[in-house]
Amino acid sequence: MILGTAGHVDHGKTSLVEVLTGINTDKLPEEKRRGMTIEPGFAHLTRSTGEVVGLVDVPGHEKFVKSMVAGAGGIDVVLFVIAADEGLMPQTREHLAICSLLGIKNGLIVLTKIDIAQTLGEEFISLIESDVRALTAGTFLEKSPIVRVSSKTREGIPALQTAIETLVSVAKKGANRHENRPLYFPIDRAFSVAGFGTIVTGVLHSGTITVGDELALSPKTELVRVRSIESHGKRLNTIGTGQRAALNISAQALPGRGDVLVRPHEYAAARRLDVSLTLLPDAKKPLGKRSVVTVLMGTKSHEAKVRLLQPLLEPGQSCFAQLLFDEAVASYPKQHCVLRVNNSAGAVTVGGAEVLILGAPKRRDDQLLKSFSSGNLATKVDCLLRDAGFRGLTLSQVALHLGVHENELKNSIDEQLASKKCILIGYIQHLAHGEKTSHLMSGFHWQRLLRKVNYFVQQFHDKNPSLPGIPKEELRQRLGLLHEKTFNKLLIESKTLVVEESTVRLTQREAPIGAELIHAAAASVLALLTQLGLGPPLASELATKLRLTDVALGQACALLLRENKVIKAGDFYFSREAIDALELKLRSHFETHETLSTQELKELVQQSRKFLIPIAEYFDREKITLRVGDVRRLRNK
Ligand SMILES: Nc1nc2c(ncn2[C@@H]2O[C@H](COP(=O)(O)OP(=O)(O)O)[C@@H](O)[C@H]2O)c(=O)[nH]1
Ligand SMILES: [Mg+2]
Repeated sequence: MILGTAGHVDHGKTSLVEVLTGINTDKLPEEKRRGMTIEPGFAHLTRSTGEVVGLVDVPGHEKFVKSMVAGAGGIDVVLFVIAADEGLMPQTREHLAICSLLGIKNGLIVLTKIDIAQTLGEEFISLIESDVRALTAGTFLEKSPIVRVSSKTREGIPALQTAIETLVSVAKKGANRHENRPLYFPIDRAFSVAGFGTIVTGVLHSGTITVGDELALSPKTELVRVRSIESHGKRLNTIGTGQRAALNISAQALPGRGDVLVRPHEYAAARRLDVSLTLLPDAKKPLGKRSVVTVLMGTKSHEAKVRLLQPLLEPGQSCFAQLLFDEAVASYPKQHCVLRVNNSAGAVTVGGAEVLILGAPKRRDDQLLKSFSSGNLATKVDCLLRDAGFRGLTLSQVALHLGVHENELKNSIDEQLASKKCILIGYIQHLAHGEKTSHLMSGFHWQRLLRKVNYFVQQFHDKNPSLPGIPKEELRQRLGLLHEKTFNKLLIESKTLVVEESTVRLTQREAPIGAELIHAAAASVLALLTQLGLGPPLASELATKLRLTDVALGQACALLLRENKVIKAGDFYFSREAIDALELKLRSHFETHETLSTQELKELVQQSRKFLIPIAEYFDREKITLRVGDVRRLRNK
């Protein structure tokens, strides 16, 4: 739990901290007990519960901005100080804007030097209070109580202590929610003590640290072990979110200010971050679509390119943007950063950014970020999977990107799997902890992939009509060297593809048949039809009878029809030979008869009735006979 002071210079911040804690933060630190030093600007007070609450009070505007960002994840409550005899001043506004940018949620407004202001009259103090209310309207301080105090006479101090106690309890509930988040401990000081080892100090933004933990020192990947923890002069076994501590770690080399302690498998360093960017109302000019800024993040400052996802950002407005760093930075979702630009007067704070997605792809518009930032957990998962494309993500990667633990995602993922919004590709062993984690792909990309693979196979068939199909490995390469498991699942699940040995072909496409095979098939069809004369099997039965594939039979029959060796009548093929012989018999019948009845035809054909109608209709169609009522006559006698 950390409290911070904010407010204009000389408004009584340090005096107030001294009255509350007995510690003068302006004095140089004299404590060097066991080598663990607490930094200047840090004091602490003990709650009635015995819990120690840290208090940050740094002199000067520059240090204020830096220490606020350094503690941003951890600063739970701000004591917003305004001298009652002077009222609002430039830094009062600036500090309020910065606290808002940093996402600080709880605060108290403290009117100091009330002993002096009282000599100016109650009306004067009320006027200042109404100025304060006007300034804080719409900010996190809108509903905060205004507490009047004097650090000189101690008037109002007990009331302030009660107010702090109440607010700390409220803030603590919020802070507890962050204990489960991935660990993030930005180092603000590192030094070594002879015979003792390496000491690092900082505020724990999220997670918990316990003696014996093995952590990683980001952006390097060195693993370090926590040997001991000290917080506010006490040896502790564990610290939680918002606690300021000095850690004795086993490190090869001295870590730099700005390095971050993380848990190895919870950590995602990224060069590109999606952010929600806000420009301060009193920024001197709008921010261009492409700008260069300094980003204060944790205890480090980085140069970054800003790419706004809209043409321009006016002072006081917010928009989505991407920050591109020269090298990967250690960040976490929802981290608050401060943006500064350099001008002739030095570095000026112009705005802030809240991290949305780490390691995002380059974006052209803010569509996805809009749904991501306004959506529920399921929508956020969907957005991340969409970003990941055909690669997909493991469940632990999704969790990492959302800054939650895997088990918090279980319900949401199960629902999405059921509704096919996402697809389970398989399981992958986690590199860091060895447990299995599911490999997921967005349902949207899965459908795209199915269409794409079909298209490639079709294209291959078109270009290579004589080949049976595309070699499997060639197909996988065309799909951008798809993950082996994804590729195999795709082949299994696609209803339009068949894998034969090491080639893939479309289901509806049979292996192409050579001319020789077609001729052989045609010969066997013709032999059977000739043998059976006017009593052939149904056309649909020929393939099985002759053990030919449908395609081979189709091609053989087409050839025989072209060569006029068979005719098609109804559901049957007849050999030309049998039909010609029948035609001769018909003609000789008509030499002695005017008409031909069905019974007479049956006697000529010598086959069962099912063949008669197709045959009779064939002769009608060929304009040899003409049907008149129940009988047939010969045409062109
Ligand atoms: N009379 C009176 N003087 C105060 C009070 N608080 C601070 N001061 C004086 O105001 C000056 C600036 O105080 P300081 O705490 O250093 O302000 P800071 O710059 O905001 O930390 C010092 O001379 C203090 O003694 C107060 O409540 N009453
Ligand atoms: Mg001071």
